[in-house]
This record gives sequence, structure tokens and C-alpha cells, in this order.
Amino acid sequence: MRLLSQTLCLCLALALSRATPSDHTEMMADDQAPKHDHKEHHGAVHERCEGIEFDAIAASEKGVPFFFKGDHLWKGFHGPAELSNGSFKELDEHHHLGHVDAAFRMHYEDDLKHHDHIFFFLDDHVFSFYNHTLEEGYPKKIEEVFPGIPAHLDAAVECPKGECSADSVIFFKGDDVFHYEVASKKVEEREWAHLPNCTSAFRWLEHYYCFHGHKFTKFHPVTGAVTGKYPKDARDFFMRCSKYGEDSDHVEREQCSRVHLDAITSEDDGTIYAFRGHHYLRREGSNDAWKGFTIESSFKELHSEVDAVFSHKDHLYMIKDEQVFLYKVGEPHTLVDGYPKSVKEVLGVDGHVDAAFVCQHKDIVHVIQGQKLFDIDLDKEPHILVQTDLPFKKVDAGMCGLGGVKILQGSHFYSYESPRIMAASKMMPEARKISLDLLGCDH
Ligand SMILES: *[C@@H]1O[C@H](CO)[C@@H](O)[C@H](O)[C@H]1NC(C)=O
Ligand SMILES: *[C@@H]1O[C@H](CO)[C@@H](O)[C@H](O)[C@H]1NC(C)=O
Ligand SMILES: *[C@@H]1O[C@H](CO)[C@@H](O)[C@H](O)[C@H]1NC(C)=O
Ligand SMILES: [Ca+2]
Ligand SMILES: [Ca+2]
Repeated sequence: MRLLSQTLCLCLALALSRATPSDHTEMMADDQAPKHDHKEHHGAVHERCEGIEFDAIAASEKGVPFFFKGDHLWKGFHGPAELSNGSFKELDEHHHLGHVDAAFRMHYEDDLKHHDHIFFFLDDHVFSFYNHTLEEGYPKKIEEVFPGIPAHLDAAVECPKGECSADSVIFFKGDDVFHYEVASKKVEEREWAHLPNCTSAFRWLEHYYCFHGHKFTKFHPVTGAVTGKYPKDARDFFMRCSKYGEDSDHVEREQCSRVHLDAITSEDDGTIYAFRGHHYLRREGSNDAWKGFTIESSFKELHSEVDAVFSHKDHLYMIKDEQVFLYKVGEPHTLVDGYPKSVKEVLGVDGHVDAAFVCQHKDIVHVIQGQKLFDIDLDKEPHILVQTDLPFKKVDAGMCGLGGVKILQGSHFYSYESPRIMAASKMMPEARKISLDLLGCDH
């Protein structure tokens, strides 16, 4: 927790973990559906991979993205929906419509009164939550808290100083856009006719996204300029789905997705493989382009969704659940006879493996399980040589290549010169973005 407060970036990265699993299985009803029609609409908006329009999107104070639809919300980029009133109880008590119009998180340290508060908008009222509790005196009229901002908003997103000229909130209603400066309460209207009407808006990794339907358009928060090919399908970049939009570009999607990777590995010659869900990316040299494939097509015994992968002596050790699949690298990759074997037999550890890597031309396998790092010799019994504690809560993937060790967590990665330096380090290194700085996404 000490580390969490260091920087916003770090905070985002650490918190961008799994959505809290929910055993809630009741299907949610489309909020437009008349009550008697309830049954027919079961599941209508429950599955975000079907392509739905969110009511609002906002990061929580811990930096976890919350996606709102009707009386449900999704926490993080994957996982099932849960009832919003489980997290924001009072929202339910004050209205019966079961949805919000817009939401954002204020993250302005200069404004202690509102810092890290999550604001929800419904009709002409605004709700301010701190620590998942409605602040005293709320709900208030929007005009009382944000004078000059109209009722019945469509979307809202924070824009801190540095990205906007002062700590601001951008509000959207129909095709009207309002820039609201928090300290001065100054309101400026913008003409962004080229931007679709946003039904929700979201700031992530210092980029700004206008969501409309199940698509989104990235825009510049000051000028509203849209550069690049938009709109794109939200399922490709902000959700973990097994099927995607029809015109999905698999390579670009896997490069630019904000969803965590399952595994990554670097071979001795510098070839990198990055795995997510049913797909993987491969790049042969640092100047080459990334290519995308399905896991099924290259590693058919594995199908999809690996836990960890490491490269060693022209083989890929691919770990899924309790098993290790050993593939000889080549065209095609072939499963070595006698595999899969159990993780216990090959590595000498029990339970789920979060990440594993071998550094270039070395023989020690480094395995991460929770906050533990094991140094493992595949050829000796017992396999485990050393066990150390890591400064990470939950690691998604790790690799060791030309640039040393990279630990991947959520949308970010952290670099160390070597596993030994990582195990000894007390400070978190700079958080860098997986999509932009590792996988070559250009937006
Ligand atoms: C949340 O809403 C559901 C459905 O409307 C209701 O059954 C449940 O009791 C509510 N939970 C809380 C904590 O208010
Ligand atoms: C947040 O609320 C919980 C109870 O809902 C309480 O135990 C905790 O102390 C609160 N934290 C802060 C920082 O106010
Ligand atoms: C956008 O909002 C305006 C109202 O401000 C409305 O007239 C227009 O039809 C909307 N456009 C679309 C494509 O929904
Ligand atoms: Ca909305
Ligand atoms: Ca993993």
C-alpha cells in the first residue's frame, strides 16, 4: 500500500488487476424494457462482448475502470457484471431508474474537497462518492456544483492540468461540449462537430475516448481533434472477448488493447511472443512488424488462454492450469512427446503460475507465483534453488531479453537489469505502457 500512493501511473497499474469475481448469475434486464417483458430481455445487456452502449465509464479512486450500464457495472476490462448498488449503495436509494447519465473521477490534488471523488450525474442531479459512500449534502443540483453545466448530460470526463490548460471536466450533451475549469468555475463551449455525440467518455493512460454505441473515437481533450482511423470497436481494445467486431484488425487490436496480457516470452535471438486470450503476437527482430495468430492455429493442444510461457533452448514451455506443454520452435511448432506434463514434475512448484522467464543464454528458470519469485533448475532435484519476495502484488506476465527483465501488470510494464536486481530492489521503476512502448501501438 505504501507504493500505491507514489504516483498516479503506478496506482493505475497496480490497481488494474482482475475484476472482482462475482458469483452473481442473475441476468440483468435492459432498462428500456417494460417490466412485464423482463424475461425476454434477460441477458440483453449483460454480456459486454455482444457489443453494448455503456451509460457511463469512470475510473475508481484506485484506478480500476468501471463501466456502467443500467443498474449494473463491470469492474476492469474483463469479468462479469455486478449490481451497481453493491458498490454505490446510496445511488439506489435516491432514484429508481436504475442507471446514471454520466460519471467521472475527480483526481485533482489541488482540490482537496473533491480529490478522488467519483461524480455521477442523473437528470438534474449530481452525486459525489468518496470511499464508496455518498458525501453529505448530496445529491445536489448540477447547477449548484457545476454552474453553467446543463441537466440530462450524456457524458463527462476529467481532464487534469497539463492535458487541459487547468484542472477541468469535459461534459457532453448531444452535440454540445463544455469545458469546465474546476478552480475558476469557468465554462467554455466547444464546437466539435466532427466528433460523434458521446454517450460516455473515458480517460485512460492519458488518452481521451468518446464512446458512442459500442464504438469509440479517440479525441484531443483541448482541440477535439481526431487523428487516425476512428471509430473503432470498443470490444477490440477495452474488453476481453473471444469474438470481436467483424472488421477487427487482429494485429492492431492485440497491439493496442488495454486488457492485460496472459504471458510473454523472448527467445535468445530476440523473437518475442505475447499471448492474450485466444491470440498471440510474434515479432522476429526489433525492426520487424508484429504478426498476429490464433493460439489454436500454432499450438493446437493448448487452444487458448495460457498462464505463462518461457523460452529455453529452442523450445517454448507453455503453462496452462496444472500442465506444461513443451513445443519445439519451428514451422510448425510441434508438441514434444510425453507432454503435457504436470507443473509439479517439470518445475517443482504447486499451483497457478503467474509468469515465468529465462534470461538470454542462461539456464535458470524464474517463476512468479503471487508475490514469490522462484529460481528453478529444470535438470536438478529438487528444482527450486532460491525463493525471494517481489515488490508486486499480482503479476500478469514477465520476460527477460536483451533489455533485461520486464514485469507486466495491467496496462503497464516495469524494467530491471536482471532478476537479481529486481529481487533486491526497494523502489518501483518507472511504469511504461505495454501497448505503446512494448507492442508498438501507435495510438
Ligand atoms: C441492489 O438492487 C437489487 C435489485 O434491484 C436488490 O435486490 C438488492 O437488494 C439491492 N442491494 C442493496 C445492497 O441495496
Ligand atoms: C472507507 O470505508 C470503510 C467502510 O465502508 C472504512 O472502514 C474505511 O476506514 C474508509 N476509509 C477511508 C479512507 O475513509
Ligand atoms: C447529436 O445531438 C444533437 C442534439 O444536440 C441531435 O440533434 C443529433 O441528431 C445527434 N446526432 C446523432 C447522430 O445522434
Ligand atoms: Ca451516458
Ligand atoms: Ca500470466
